[in-house]
Formats: sequence, C-alpha cells, structure tokens
Amino acid sequence: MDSMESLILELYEIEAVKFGSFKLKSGIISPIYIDLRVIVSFPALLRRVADLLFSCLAAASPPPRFDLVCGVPYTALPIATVVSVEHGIPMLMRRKEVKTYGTGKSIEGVFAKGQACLVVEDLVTSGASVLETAAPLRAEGLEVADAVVLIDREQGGRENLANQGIRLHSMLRLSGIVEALVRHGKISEEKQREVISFLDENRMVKVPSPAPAGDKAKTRVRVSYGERAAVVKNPAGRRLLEVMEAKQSNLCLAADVSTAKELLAIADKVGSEICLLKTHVDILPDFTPDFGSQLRTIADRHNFLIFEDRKFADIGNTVTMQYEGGVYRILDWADIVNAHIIPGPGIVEGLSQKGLPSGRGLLLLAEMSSKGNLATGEYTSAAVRIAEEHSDFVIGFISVNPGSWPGSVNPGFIHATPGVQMVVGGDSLGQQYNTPHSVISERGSDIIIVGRGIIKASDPAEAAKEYRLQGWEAYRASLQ
Ligand code: 5BU
Repeated sequence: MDSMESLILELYEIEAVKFGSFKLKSGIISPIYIDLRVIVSFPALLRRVADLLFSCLAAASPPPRFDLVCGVPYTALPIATVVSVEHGIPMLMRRKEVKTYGTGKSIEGVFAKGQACLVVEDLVTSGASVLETAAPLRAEGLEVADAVVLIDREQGGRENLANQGIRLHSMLRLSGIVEALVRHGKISEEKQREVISFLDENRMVKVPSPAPAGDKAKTRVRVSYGERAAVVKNPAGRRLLEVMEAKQSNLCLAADVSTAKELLAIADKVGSEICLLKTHVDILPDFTPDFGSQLRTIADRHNFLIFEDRKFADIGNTVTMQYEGGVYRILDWADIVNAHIIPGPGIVEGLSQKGLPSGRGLLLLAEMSSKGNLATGEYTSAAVRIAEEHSDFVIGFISVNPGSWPGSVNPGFIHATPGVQMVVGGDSLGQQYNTPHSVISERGSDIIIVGRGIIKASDPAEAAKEYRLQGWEAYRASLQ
C-alpha cells in the first residue's frame, strides 16, 4: 500500500474524516466532514503528514522556492511547526487576534523584505483562510506565491488562490480520499457517489464575500480590512488593505506642508504610523523630477502607499495626458489618485488606460467634507454606479458618511474621509471636522485623512501616533 493510502486509512481510523450529514460554515449540508484538529493527539501521524507535505512540494514542477513557512492558525500551526523543525526552515506566526499592547505586530518571527514564505494549511475549501494569512505576510513585504495543503476539498480554492497569485499544492484531494476508502472497503460505492455528486454540485465555493449584513449603517457588520483585502482585485487597493491590517493603521496623512523638502522629512518622521500619505504636489515650490522616487523610497521603507490628491475633472482624453505628463509625472510615483465624476465615466476609463497597467488605483469623489458642497444624494449614488462598473481600477471613494448611503456598496471598496481632527469643528474657509471615532465607528468609513491636526501639532510624530491609535481603536470597536 502506498504511503498516501495508508495515511488516508489512518485519518479515517482517528475520525479525522467522517461520513454522515454535516452542516458546513457556509450553511450547505455535506455528506463528508474533515476535522484535522485531532492529529495533535497522534505525534507519529503528525510527523508523517509534515513529511508527506514536504515531499509533495518537492514533486511539484517547478518545485516552489521559499525561505520561511507560516501555518494558517490554528489547525495548521502544529503541521507548519513540524515542517519547520524537521527541515530546518524558519517559521513565522500570524496572529489571529492582534494585541492591543506591546509590539502589536500581526506577524511574529524574524524575516527580511523580499523573502518568500510558504503558507501551510490543513484543509482548503474556498481558499479564504489561506488568503487571510497571505495578506498580512504580503503587507510586510514577503512574497507569497505558494501554499501547501493536506486536503483540497476541490471546491474552488485552487482557482480562487490562483486568481490572487498563489499556487496551491495539495497532498490529497477529497475525491481521492473517497476512492481509497472504497477500495479498502471502508465506505460503500453509494457513499462515494453521494460525495462526488455533492462535490459536483458545489464546485465553486466563492471566497465568502464580506457583504454588509443590511442596508443601514447601524446594521452593518464591519468585516476586517485583512478579509476584505482578499476580495479586492486591484493591486493598489488590495495592498492598501493589507498594509492597514499589518500596520494596524487606518491613518492617512494629508502632507500639506510648504515645500518638498518638508514633505519628505515629515513622511519619514510619521511613516511608521500611516497606511497612506496624501500629497498635493502642485503646492510644492521646490518640486524636482526626482521628488517621486525620493518619496517612493521613504514609502517603501515605512510600508505606506502614496495618494496624490489630484482631483482630476476633465474628459478622458485630457486626463490621460495630465496623469502621465507634465512636470509632475504622477503616474510614475503615486499608487492612488482621485477624480471627480462630473465629466461622466469617460474620466475613469481614461485614467484606467494609463493606471491599470501600472497597478495603480483610483478613488472617486463621492462626497466632500466642505460646507455647502454639491456632492450629495443622486451625485453620490452616481459615483457608486460608476465605481461598480469599473471595479478593476476604482478602489473606493472619498466619502464623508458612507454608512448613510442607500443600498449596499461592494465591500471591496475603501472609504477615505477628510475633515478629521480630535474635536468637531471647522476652519474659516468651509472645512468641517469630525473625530476619528465618529468617522470610523459612526459613519462607517475606513480611513481617516488628517492634515492640519498632525502638521500643525507641536510634535507631529506624536500626534500621528495618537490619531493612529484612535482610528484603530474606533475600527476595532466597530468590528463586533
Ligand atoms: P485638513 O488640514 O485635515 O483640513 O486637510 C484635509 C486635506 O484633505 C486637505 O489636503 C484637503 O485638500 C483634502 N480634502 C478635504 O479636506 N476635503 C475633501 O472633500 C477632499 C479633500 Br476630496
């Protein structure tokens, strides 16, 4: 008997594979149930599983290259540990609950940016949990190109993971397990047919869409940034959510300082606190062509994205030229730009022609923070419609009170809100301020955009830290 067959029999003996009628997390009734948690009670089996997983990787063509392993919590943690110990490959751990004290890291262990990490999982259905672990790893600058799983339920996980650039290596497939059990007289052919027809009917289990539960903000259940990252196709949008999760920051600094020199200095100073840095390059008198690359170096060092608040507002053809041309060459260095929808969808199509091939993303101005602005009601709804029609490039909105919008909006869209200070108020030119708590928790936004609240503080770095903590706390509080 080959090693896989004897493993299958053993899994059956210890009741890690069961037959009957089981209600799955997704609500569907399955005739087969797999629970691999029990293998921690069988150390010899655990070691064999880890060895077989490793040899299944070696047999892949081409075999994956990786420097680190990381198990999906919790069931795969012991499996990943044994792989690490037996093969001398350092391991990382992804926290399921992020601490609110101490280092507050979501990934534990030692690593360097650019290293490749293999994700280890016990069972894959849709692939959602592998993606949830890959997201914070990628946000830390690690490469995640391969995942290895003990059992593939053959219900779409392989395809869903491939869509996100992850190759799935599986040791066993559900159909193979059933076949082997029939061959050894453990289950009947009728049972096998029942399982196969169940699989045929449920071939493509989608990565669960973190759709809001209801229409109104109050009934919306917030889904974590990390989980939402898994459903976003646009690379800039996905990365932004991953960075937010990894850095525990939903703070965007509006770097409205007087010179490029000051901007680069403050970017470096507060870089560790922010997920996004917003610029208005046309206010910088000392802008030089290497500004973009200098800012990018700082962004890479601190792991934040760059958002040029350009507010494009012209016809599609003109914005393509404005986006890549002139002295600013925004396309070269800004991960994200924004646009008004006043010209209609052509503006999005024009920007997308240039931005999408470079992996850039776009925010649409659905609302504004200033008093008396006209971006309300039907205008806001039109922004949502245009975004939905171009969800490969549009990553979300400039919003003020997205929780009050009618209908449900695609959960992959990110809401960023300007007009934030520690106290409610305004300036003499129409700006209106809300607090981080009100913006994130009550109004259902995702990102606080803070300018003068940080720039004009006596200690901007300290202020940025405080805004980050308040923004994150408001997010955490709204998760339940
Ligand atoms: P403040 O200093 O926190 O008020 O800066 C807010 C920033 O957000 C500033 O750069 C504005 O240009 C930007 N902003 C805004 O305030 N309101 C809006 O509706 C939009 C952008 Br869109």
